[in-house]
Amino acid sequence: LLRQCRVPRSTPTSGRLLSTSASNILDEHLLHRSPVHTEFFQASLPHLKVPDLNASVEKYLNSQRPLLTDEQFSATTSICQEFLKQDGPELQRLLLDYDKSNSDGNYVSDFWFDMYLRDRRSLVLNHTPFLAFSAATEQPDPLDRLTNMVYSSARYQLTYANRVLKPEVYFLDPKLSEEKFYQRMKMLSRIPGHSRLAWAAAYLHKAFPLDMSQYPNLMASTRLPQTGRDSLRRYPDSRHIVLMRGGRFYSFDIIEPDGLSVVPASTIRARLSECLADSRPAAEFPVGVLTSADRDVWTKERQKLAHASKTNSASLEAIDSALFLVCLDESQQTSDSALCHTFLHSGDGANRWWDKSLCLMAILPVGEFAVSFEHSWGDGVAVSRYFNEVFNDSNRRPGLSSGQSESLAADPVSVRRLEFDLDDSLKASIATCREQLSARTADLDLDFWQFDGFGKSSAKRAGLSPDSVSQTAIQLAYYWLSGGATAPTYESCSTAAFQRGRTETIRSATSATKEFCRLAGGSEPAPTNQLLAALKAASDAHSTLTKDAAMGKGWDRHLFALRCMSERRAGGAVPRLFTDPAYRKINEIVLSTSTLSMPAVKIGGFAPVSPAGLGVGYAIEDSSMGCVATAYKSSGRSSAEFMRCYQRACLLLADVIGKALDA
Ligand code: BUJ
Repeated sequence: LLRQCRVPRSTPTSGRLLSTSASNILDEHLLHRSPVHTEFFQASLPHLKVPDLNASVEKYLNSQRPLLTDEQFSATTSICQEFLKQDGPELQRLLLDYDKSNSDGNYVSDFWFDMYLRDRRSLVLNHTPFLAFSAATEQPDPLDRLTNMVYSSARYQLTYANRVLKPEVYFLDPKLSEEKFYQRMKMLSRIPGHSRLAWAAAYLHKAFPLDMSQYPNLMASTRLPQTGRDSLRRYPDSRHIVLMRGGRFYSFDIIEPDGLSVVPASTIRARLSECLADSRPAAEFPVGVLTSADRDVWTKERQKLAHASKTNSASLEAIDSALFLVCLDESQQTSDSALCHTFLHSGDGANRWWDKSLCLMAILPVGEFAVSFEHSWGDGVAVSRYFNEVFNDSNRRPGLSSGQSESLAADPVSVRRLEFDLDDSLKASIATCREQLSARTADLDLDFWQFDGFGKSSAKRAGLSPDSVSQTAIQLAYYWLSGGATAPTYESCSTAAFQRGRTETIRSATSATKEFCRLAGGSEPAPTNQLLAALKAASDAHSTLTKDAAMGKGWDRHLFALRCMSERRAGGAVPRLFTDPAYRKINEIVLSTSTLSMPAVKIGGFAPVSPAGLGVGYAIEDSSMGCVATAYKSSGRSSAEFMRCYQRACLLLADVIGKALDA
């Protein structure tokens, strides 16, 4: 059963485009040429080990402590003790056996894919996040910038598909030059058996290669709705993109038929212009909104759509197999929160195809650009690699040289309009989905704030972890917002250091942050020296949790996998630990947080993961901090109120840290 749940493996797939050799491709069609092939480290990456059962239960109890009363905590402790004596050891053994028989090196990855693909809820707001691009170094015409981004994306695909995209490596030693590192790795590549040694050789240089198993699904891939459990499908031969505007679809090639070169940027621009020149009004029944429905509903509607006509099945095939989607939105609004709303959900969802693995969005009237991604296939680490490559390449080596845009010939024949034949039943479904999505998105409250008075450098100088300080600010904000409560908190942490690594949770509401909030959050905050000591304790506790999570030693994924084993165990009852109200409560995430600090990112965000929760995307730069908060109005929460508390918390922390640095 478990084997059936697997998604396709990530080894480079055969296919016309992929089987070309990079040596036949001119440099101008590639981002770069890696000295070692893209999967050089992949086979040697460490396997994620099943953590020790006692250690995970102890960590779980530590995370429960700040959320429970003494009485509740004592009940949960007894349940944990019972688990350690009864079901725990058997489930742990089953998990270890499963891990041993599973040669893929990651005991939780299949379950995690399954969690995403079995979720029947709409992808919109529940899963799909966005990341918006910073301004370009020069300010080109928005259509030129879009052309350059599409062109650089095609270069990315040729570079990846031909295995010359540099492996993703996290360098810890600032003195190590990348060039020297790769020279050495290239020497290693001549030694027989190097694929087993590659990771260890990098480790000796304090360089940590990261998992690249998600990369094949970034482009030329889609999620497909299916009853009960969706699937992921790849199209390694793909050379075209699909553009959406006003809910209508257009398709054109961005890689030449030889699979060796990118279509000239001037031609891509002409093809984009051709789509923009379509003077028809926006689609009355935009088919894309169906992809925002409950997955079982969409499965049925998609079947109807596909069977209704050959035109429909051809259009579906063109969308599914596209390298990526380009969505052009029309908004004239320039406020940060308006941008976030458009990029996160596009209002009525008429101009999106939520199943597509990667979507490049552009609001041409205001010159803003972003990507969103369907989350089941991959995480922020893989997407941010593409994001950075495209941002840098389109800035430094734009496909379109200046002045080129004026002399373009129109290229109508290469742009295919994708049409759909809709009967009354499909039209009615589209109208219903559109209404439902509009109601859901209208319920989303969103606020953005940027603070220039504090950043990474002050935190570091005070001996504090910048991320821990940000998380403490979020805790203090919530303490004020809720009148003194501590909430189940989720901070996403990548486990890409491991083969097929996805994420682990940092439970950043700790007893130490609770104590800090108690000291700082009252009407009379404690003296600065006490606050500093409490902040240091909170930072240290959070840093330990972060290291544990990144090393695959958090409790969340371990208990999640044990729960999956218990559900699959023949005849076994679900252990009390998983039915304990405290377990349910800690998994109803109120503060869902994620951070990404990169110069290429202007802003980014996601919606809350539970109806009464908050979504908190934040970044901490050298001397500034930024945050995007989301909440559902119907839950009575307000993102603006959270943000006011967060601002107050940041000011208080900046003050405490400033005093420490002055002393
Ligand atoms: O944890 C997981 O498994 C995946 C998480 C799920 N969740 C979002 C619910 C936490 N997914 C991610 O973390 C990916 C999120 C990608 C978007 C991150 C946005 C953070 C940047 C915000 C920048 C804010 C403003 C900057 C201003 C200078």
